[in-house]
Amino acid sequence: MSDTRVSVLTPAGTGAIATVAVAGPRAWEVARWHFRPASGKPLPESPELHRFWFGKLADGDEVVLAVKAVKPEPAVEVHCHGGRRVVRWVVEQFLAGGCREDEPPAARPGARRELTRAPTLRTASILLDQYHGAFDRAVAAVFADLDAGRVAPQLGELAHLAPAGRHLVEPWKVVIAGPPNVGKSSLVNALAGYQRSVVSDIAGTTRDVVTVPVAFGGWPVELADTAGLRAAAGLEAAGVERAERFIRSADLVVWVLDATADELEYPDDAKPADRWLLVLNKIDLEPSDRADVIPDVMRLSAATGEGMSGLAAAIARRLVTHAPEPGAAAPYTPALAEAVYLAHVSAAFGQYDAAAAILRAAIGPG
Ligand SMILES: Nc1nc2c(ncn2[C@@H]2O[C@H](COP(=O)(O)OP(=O)(O)OP(=O)(O)O)[C@@H](O)[C@H]2O)c(=O)[nH]1
Ligand SMILES: [Mg+2]
Repeated sequence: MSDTRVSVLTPAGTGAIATVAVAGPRAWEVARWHFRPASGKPLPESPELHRFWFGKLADGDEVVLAVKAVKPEPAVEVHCHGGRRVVRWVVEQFLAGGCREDEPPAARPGARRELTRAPTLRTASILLDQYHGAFDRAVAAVFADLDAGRVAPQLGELAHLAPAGRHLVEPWKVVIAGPPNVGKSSLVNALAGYQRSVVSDIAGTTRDVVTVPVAFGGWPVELADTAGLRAAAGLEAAGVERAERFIRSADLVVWVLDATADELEYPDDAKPADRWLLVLNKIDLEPSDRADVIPDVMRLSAATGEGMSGLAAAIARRLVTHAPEPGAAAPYTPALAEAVYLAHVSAAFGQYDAAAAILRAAIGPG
């Protein structure tokens, strides 16, 4: 059976334009054979990534031909009129050229479902690439390597993107914490852009965890304002306990200090440094002597807004260290991200069969 597959990516009968994907060792050869560029200039002998041409397929319909991948195997897309007969005719040209028809990778319901839940434009764009088959193409190449007992370089790339992939729909959890009255609620309000949390000059104002959905750098974040941490009794003690629970499960904790305070209370040293970001608030006021000498601290003012955009950018950088390039494959659900990560670890130990089995179990029959 031919290794070069043709599949229709767009759902039948829903759009004016349809996309037909052709992937495999002979994809470029067959596309070149059938496609006539409107410019009259012949297509290059080898596919060039991200290039596209307007023209005709055989002597039929006008289409756009786009190169989607060059390695590990060529993949092109034909964008044509969305009518069913036209789409069928396009597919048949490729079948006649020796390709075999394949289930569309994007027929997998997962990518479409996630796409409808995308909270930001950035995550929607990443999910759209997966809906168009980027992840499936990458995984097909990974299987080809693993099944042949070879290192799969694309698996490493996918594993790097696992943290981002876990949070395309589910937000990252960022907790704003610190001693009472340092300006935690003021910071949350400034980041959210509205008065989500009650602010007052009485220490112990926030009694419970207050969450607000925001986006930093296009990444979805659930920001949690917490009760100031101090020895407390009654209702406040319950708030402190809830704050501590949120801190333990957060992806990142922004620990806030007051620039005017004589005593600067740091988080316990036992806390892993990569989960903490230290912030010195109220720099619009006269700082205490101790405030001038704190290393690695972001200095800002929730009251004047100074340094606030820098804080949002710093949070995004700390959360997402690897983001997919436009068009690139990414594991797009928490389950796929987990599987890619575990498969990568197995493959690193030379257990290629185990790695392939983990991936197959996560992907399912489609
Ligand atoms: N000058 C100045 N005042 C600030 C700033 N941020 C907060 N404040 C003031 O500091 C006081 C405490 O602010 P909150 O945001 O309620 O502090 P908090 O850390 O949430 O306090 P608790 O919920 O009680 O733990 C309020 O009077 C704020 O107006 C700032 O950047 N500059
Ligand atoms: Mg508060």
